[in-house]
Amino acid sequence: MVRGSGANFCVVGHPNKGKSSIVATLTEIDSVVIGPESGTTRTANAFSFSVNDALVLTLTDTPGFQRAREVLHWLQQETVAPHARADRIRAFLSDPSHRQRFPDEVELLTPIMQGAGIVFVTDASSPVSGSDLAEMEILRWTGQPRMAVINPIAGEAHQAEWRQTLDQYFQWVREFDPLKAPLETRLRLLSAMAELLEANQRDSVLSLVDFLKRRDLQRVDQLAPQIAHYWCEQVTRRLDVDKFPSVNTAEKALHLSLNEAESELFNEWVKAFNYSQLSFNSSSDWMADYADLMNVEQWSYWGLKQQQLLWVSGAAGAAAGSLIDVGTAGGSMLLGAVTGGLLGTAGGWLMTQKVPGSRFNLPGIRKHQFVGPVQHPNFPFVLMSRALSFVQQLRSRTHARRDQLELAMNASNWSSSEQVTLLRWAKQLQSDKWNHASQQALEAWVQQKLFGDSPQ
Ligand SMILES: Nc1nc2c(ncn2[C@@H]2O[C@H](COP(=O)(O)OP(=O)(O)O)[C@@H](O)[C@H]2O)c(=O)[nH]1
Ligand SMILES: [Mg+2]
Repeated sequence: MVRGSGANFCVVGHPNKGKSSIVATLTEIDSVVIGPESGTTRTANAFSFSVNDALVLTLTDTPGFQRAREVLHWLQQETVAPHARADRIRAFLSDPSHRQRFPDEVELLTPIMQGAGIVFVTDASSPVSGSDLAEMEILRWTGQPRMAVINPIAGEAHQAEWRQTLDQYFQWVREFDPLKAPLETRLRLLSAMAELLEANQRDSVLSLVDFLKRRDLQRVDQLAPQIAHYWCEQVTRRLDVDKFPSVNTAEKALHLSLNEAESELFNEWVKAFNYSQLSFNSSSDWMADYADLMNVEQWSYWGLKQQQLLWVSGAAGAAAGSLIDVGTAGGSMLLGAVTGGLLGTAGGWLMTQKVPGSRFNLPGIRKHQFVGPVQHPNFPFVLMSRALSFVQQLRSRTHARRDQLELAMNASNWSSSEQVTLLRWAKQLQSDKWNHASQQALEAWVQQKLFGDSPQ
């Protein structure tokens, strides 16, 4: 059960100014219909944000004015004292014939007169027109708290003129781009909205601001350990060959299980970030660059270039010499993977069928064979950059976006000491030399990669 009623705002303005986009961004609901065609929104639709089952903010997405000048004309047919203007709007709404004549105006004025605040959206792309003025005048007559948002979709051509006009009709005027708005910007807009309201509703919006801040800090805390844990699991994932009819099928199963572990994590994030329309399984619809983790042909997008890989593998191998058996299969296979043509020979270099412990197998005792873990030196990089990239995209995106996620991070841009360290961690894990300090260092590194550049 959702409790309380929280604060209410109606989002109004001409078609295609980004009203629905603002609703989607602020309520974090990606099912709000957004479209380039006018008239995408025909009726007023309410979208709410709840915190712990309590309704804190409802935004009503409206069709926008169609016949503002006629409505203003009707309102002005009688002499109306300023204090009686809201009543005049009520009289307009109570005339049953207006539902047919002015359906859009009735639709948008009804929730406002039931107590909603107003967010008026314009893009300042053309000069202020007569019908714009009529709209703003009608909104002023409602006497409800009102702010104006300039959505910079269409450039700055008439910004100054709009600003000066808006200042006369609205208590707050803000610029806000619903497609780009990072958390800080959204919080500023919400705080401004809160300022317009009476105590109860104001507290509701402020509790939302608070919640969003806390949630972001929580995410910062949780994501790095989560990614580190996932990466360690994937780097060491292997399957017991005995459980499969052949080594070949076991290899296929390993691929599948690596892919599935990734999509499971990505799906979890999609949900945690309140995306309902993004389904990871129909990946090609909305992810430009991701495909499957084990689609080796795509590894060059995510991982290191061949030259880098050669150098980094050498550096990591040499330095890790004291950790793993120097000169044995481990090191030379790694180099072999680099020199022996990387991607074409995936089958050969993707994984080893021997585990470090296999040297203990004695003649006469049944050998225990595994496929995996994946030995390809680019694997740890691809794994990490895809996860970092994915979560960074989700975090920086707003719920008004309908375009695809795109490649945001590439391991080849990391410093060479970072690359060497990452590969060393992978080798440490695969040779059972992992320890608490490494775990902590890995988490700290992920944390820095995700949030280092944008302290919250
Ligand atoms: N580039 C850009 N496009 C926007 C922005 N806001 C909205 N749009 C686009 O403008 C179109 C109309 O947006 P919508 O929110 O449906 O406008 P509404 O008709 O006022 O509800 C959509 O294609 C949006 O993607 C913006 O800030 N920047
Ligand atoms: Mg709309």
